[in-house]
Amino acid sequence: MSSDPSGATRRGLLGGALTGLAGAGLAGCDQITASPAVNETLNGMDGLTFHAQRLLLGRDALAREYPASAISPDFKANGSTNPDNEDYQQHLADGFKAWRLEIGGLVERPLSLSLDELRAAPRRSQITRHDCVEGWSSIAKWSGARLGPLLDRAGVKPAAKYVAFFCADTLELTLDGTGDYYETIDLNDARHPQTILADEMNDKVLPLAHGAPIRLRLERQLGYKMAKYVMRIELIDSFAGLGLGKGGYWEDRGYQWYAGI
Ligand SMILES: Nc1nc2c(c(=O)[nH]1)N[C@H]1C(S)=C(S)[C@@H](COP(=O)(O)O)O[C@H]1N2
Ligand SMILES: [Mo]
Repeated sequence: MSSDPSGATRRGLLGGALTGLAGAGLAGCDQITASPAVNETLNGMDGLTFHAQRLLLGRDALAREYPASAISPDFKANGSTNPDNEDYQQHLADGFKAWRLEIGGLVERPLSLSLDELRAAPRRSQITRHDCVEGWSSIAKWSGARLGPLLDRAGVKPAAKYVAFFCADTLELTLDGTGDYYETIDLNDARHPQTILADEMNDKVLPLAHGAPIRLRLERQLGYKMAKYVMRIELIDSFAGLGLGKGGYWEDRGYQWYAGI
């Protein structure tokens, strides 16, 4: 079991930024989107937290891991819990047997992987704490293929800067289709040892409500970065053309792109 020796320091130094957010009353999503002034503060904080975290912790510092005894008996399912999407429902009904994860975009060798192929890829398990911006936390064990080795298999082209995750769910019906859940992370985070495509939660097949068949685990950032129901991954050089251009479903609605904890 690896632990994070700098955990205490990290909570001390960087916890302040989060406490500041909570203190400003930024618990709910509506409050954030409501105020442009608050958005500017958040964006300023975004850069600060990002650089502070990279500087203090290095790019490969691990998020704290917990013993099995710390696993939460009830882990809340948040946001979408059952994508209302015909394609997805068909895959769900047939146990994701014909489902494939596509990895494309700026890669040398686009991949199309079955769940079995993902299960056979280099894996990692970790017991970590999930922090939602709404103010709740839960601990669970997550297992799945490490994203880094999959990217190596696909061969990331030099122009690629971000990894985009496209999900099966649409949270908001908009005419221009910007209500589809998606997320983006940079290549450092994508290659971090704890960044996995989890297909198991607490040693069982990943439940529907938590993102079946696979969901991203990105342990050094807040819950909304951890895309559930991931159908397609793309290597991109910019996220300006996706959704409303801010790098993710919640980012488009006012949350910061880098949600370090
Ligand atoms: N596709 C998708 N991913 C998502 C969400 C969502 O609604 N749809 N919600 C996000 C938020 S805000 C949180 S806190 C976590 C919730 O994960 P859980 O349902 O396993 O608790 O998933 C994140 N990833
Ligand atoms: Mo969340």
